[in-house]
Amino acid sequence: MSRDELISTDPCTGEVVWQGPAATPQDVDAAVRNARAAQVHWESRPISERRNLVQRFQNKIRDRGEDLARMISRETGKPHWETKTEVTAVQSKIDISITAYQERTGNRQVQGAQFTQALRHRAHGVLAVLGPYNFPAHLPNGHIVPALLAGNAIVFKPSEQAPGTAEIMKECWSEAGLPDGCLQIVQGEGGTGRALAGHKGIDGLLFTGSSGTGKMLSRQFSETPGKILALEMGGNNPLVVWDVHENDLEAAAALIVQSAFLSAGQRCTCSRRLIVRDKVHDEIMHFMNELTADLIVGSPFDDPQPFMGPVVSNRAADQLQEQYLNLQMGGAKAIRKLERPDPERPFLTPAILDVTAVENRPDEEMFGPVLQMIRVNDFDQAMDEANNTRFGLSAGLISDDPDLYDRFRREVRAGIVNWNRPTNGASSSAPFGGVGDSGNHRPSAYYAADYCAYPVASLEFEKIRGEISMGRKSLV
Ligand code: UN1
Repeated sequence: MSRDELISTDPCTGEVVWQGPAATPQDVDAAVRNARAAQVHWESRPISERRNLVQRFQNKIRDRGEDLARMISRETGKPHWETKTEVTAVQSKIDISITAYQERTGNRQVQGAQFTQALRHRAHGVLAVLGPYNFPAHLPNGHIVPALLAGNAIVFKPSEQAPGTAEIMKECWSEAGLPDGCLQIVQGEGGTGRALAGHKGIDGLLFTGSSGTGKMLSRQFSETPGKILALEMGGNNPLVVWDVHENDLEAAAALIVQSAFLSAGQRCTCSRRLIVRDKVHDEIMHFMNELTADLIVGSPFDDPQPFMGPVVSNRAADQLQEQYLNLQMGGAKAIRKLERPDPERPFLTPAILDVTAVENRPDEEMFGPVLQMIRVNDFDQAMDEANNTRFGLSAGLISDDPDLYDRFRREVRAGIVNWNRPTNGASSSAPFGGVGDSGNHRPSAYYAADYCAYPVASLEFEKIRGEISMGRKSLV
């Protein structure tokens, strides 16, 4: 059977970065079967052996770090300084995952009135991982490492924009000695993802991506409630600016710029809506304008290094421009325009739109460098605006007042709440994930341990059988 070709291209130059066959449904089927065959043996190995292997993988990532960072930069357009930090995050996630696994699992006993039960952790079996393009190494790794530690086997479908990154990760696993079959990669686009998600042989799926795809998966998995489905999706994240000391205005503006535009706004945790108190509006906007005008947008290996690269593809840039135009048609006023100097390439300049007067603002994630600004004059209104979304990933408050933060933290609906820090750059050690249309789980290392292994209580059958045979106990 002929295979479609999968090609990833450099968003800055259009050059082909990686090219290879896309997996057919038959390939997906074979990958799931191989994973199933390998999993039983993998789970039977002592945890010390699985941990050592994961640590060898960590060493390989360190040795291949520069190759990996360069590949991520070429496939996604992210600046080289940033992809080097992604490689570091991959390594530190491994340490965190090992600690988390050891702390959260292990053999325990519970003593009931009638009998004692032993609790043992077991792997789920074969887990599918669907990865995103914005952190094509770090985020899938955050699912894969805890899952392998717990004795699962993985079938991983990377983002079609970053197949080369996944192949380097796979080589590192093979060189570390991961037994054949335990990690299968199926390359491809949506069709490959659908074949994997719908495959009867998987025991669950760990997804990072858009809420549209996540909802589709959710509908699909409603037919098989026994399978786990962990969803980490988007956000329409609010950042409220309330009281800022005049000496701190410039620092606050820098924090907001980072919060909105890091990774060209392509982090699920980037601030999308800046909710500003009238009283500080003019000063904050003055500094933000100055800072944003100075941001360097460029290619990953430029010298000096750019603050941000392009968005991932021309298609992504087209879509963002369209969302931006729709807001303008609805009455949004540009404080800084979204510009695309070369229509053939996806470089966009950071934009700030005043959407205060826009009625029925679309509650969509704008996955790029566009910040919507809303002016308010009292804090109740700020809270209403912050919660005026179906999403709930990350939220932030800039204020010197601890009591106000206390209220914000309690009333805002978001999985991650920040105080005087950006909404992005969430810690890898803390629970990470959202509520509402942002997700249903906490896919950080600590919480991953829960979905990668589950306790099985083994009843003391011998004792019960003995009691039944003597006719002294009934099971009800
Ligand atoms: C971000 O907030 O910039 O390990 C993404 C994790 C998180 C990802 C954070 N640190 O899952």
